[in-house]
Amino acid sequence: MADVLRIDGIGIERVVMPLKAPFETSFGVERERAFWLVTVEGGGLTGYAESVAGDEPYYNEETNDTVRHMIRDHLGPRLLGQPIEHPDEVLPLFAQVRGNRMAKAALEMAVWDLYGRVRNAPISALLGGARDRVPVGVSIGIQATPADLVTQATRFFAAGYRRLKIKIRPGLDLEPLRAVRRALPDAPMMADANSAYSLEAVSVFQEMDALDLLMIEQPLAEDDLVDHAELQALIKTPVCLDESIRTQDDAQKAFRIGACRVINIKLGRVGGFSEARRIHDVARAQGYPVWCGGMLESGIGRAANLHITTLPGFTLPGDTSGSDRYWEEDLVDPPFVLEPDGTMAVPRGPGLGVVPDPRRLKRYGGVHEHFVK
Ligand code: OSB
Ligand code: MG
Repeated sequence: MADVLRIDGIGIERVVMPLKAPFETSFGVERERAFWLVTVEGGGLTGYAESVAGDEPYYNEETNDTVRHMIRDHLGPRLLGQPIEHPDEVLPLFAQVRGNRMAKAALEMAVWDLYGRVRNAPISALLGGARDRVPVGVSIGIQATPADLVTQATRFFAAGYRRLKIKIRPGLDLEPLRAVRRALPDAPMMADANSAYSLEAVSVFQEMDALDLLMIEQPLAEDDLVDHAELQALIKTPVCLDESIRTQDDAQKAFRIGACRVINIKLGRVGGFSEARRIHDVARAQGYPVWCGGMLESGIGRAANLHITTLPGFTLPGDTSGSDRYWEEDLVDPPFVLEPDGTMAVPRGPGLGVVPDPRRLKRYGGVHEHFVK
């Protein structure tokens, strides 16, 4: 086994997969998932990753077009031909390039997969994770009526999901949350606003204190840690940050000023496994829980989410639901399945432990580009 890995090719393929049902958040409705499947080649093997950007810059500023541009013109050239002893070295190679963490994450995570395949070890073990199954929850999009929401929530809770996350937006918040709380008095539940409110709405969040929510995710603007700190001081329910936390440094500062008491870690948002582990370490050292968020990933990104969730600080169920919550047919075969006890198994094979199914990639894949030095 060579100690030094050299990346001698990078591929991106556009994949478009229809969602079983539209997914609505405060920033829009998603009917399908369009993303880049990214490959890196080295040592005669291939590593895979799923870029979590979509076609529209609604969750954050990145899109599939910006990810392609970054990989082709800025990040790819910095990675190709570089000797790599450990995937922790990848993000520093990109340090001169500001932001664009989803693009960086896609390459970084593909190198982790490749590294795991070369070392013949699952990414979870290489990260220091110990669990072989992790408890999971489900994120439920905005529904037309509170009754529809209750139907969905009841079905998912009965299936075994250990925590229900309800998407909210101004005007569709207290009433739907109260309806679910009435129907499921004991369900661990929370709300996610995706940055849709300002501090003027503080009374809405104060009323949520009566609903026994585990947390309220990203109520305010993504670039406003200060307002989140002010809000947290005025409510009892813990604030959880998603969009606002991009780096270990963001996490340090958020905890320092009291902007949140929980962090939703998304691999794509933070630039991949190495930064995700550092954010986890910061939170754990200070006694704050983290959990793994989701971006409606296919089985490739889903596997990555399960690997990072094996770290000990991921003490709350995340958003990594079973394949059947999103797809008639996943990109990987077999699909990811929710166990009746509300857990999902972490793949045991080398690297991610899954690869795209060739027939399904033919069905859902498309434009393909390949970059070499
Ligand atoms: O804010 O967590 C979010 C999906 C797309 C964009 C943002 C978010 C989400 C989800 C879904 O909540 C999580 C999932 O099931 O993958
Ligand atoms: Mg969120």
